[in-house]
Amino acid sequence: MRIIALSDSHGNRGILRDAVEQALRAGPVDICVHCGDGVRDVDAIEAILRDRNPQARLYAVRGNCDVGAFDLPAIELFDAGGVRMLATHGHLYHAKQSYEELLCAAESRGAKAVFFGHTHRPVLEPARGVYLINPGAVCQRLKSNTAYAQVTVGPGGILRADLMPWLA
Ligand SMILES: [Mn+2]
Repeated sequence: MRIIALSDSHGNRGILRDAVEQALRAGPVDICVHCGDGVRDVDAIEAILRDRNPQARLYAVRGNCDVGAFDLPAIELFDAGGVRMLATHGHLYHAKQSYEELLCAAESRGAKAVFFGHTHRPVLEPARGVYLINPGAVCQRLKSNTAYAQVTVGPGGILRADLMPWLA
């Protein structure tokens, strides 16, 4: 079970597509998460996923810049290989101030990982049995930056999380 998460594409559909292409070159994806701000950009990756990875589930949550996207949820709770995970943009939980509210949101729902964005700063941090995972802003494409975050769920629900850099 392999999850990739991207965030804050802010209208840069080509860059979002490049990041997903890079992730697909590394292997099949079971779940793709967009953590908001540019959430409509998922239109640009839906077809790629459907063509090349039809089993993939796509989750997209709205961010503070996704004005009018009220058809999309602010929070997604999903199961990945028997492990519950949460995705949310982060502004509703004041992620720029601290991660405490995000942690509480995950803990209260029994989630073992919380995917978020908003701060544009990649974060991979275990805290109180929860993985805090922010893939950073995909629109800030530099070779040294993170393209996407990856979580694999192994046997027994063991999580492995990584921030994957742009390869080119
Ligand atoms: Mn934001």
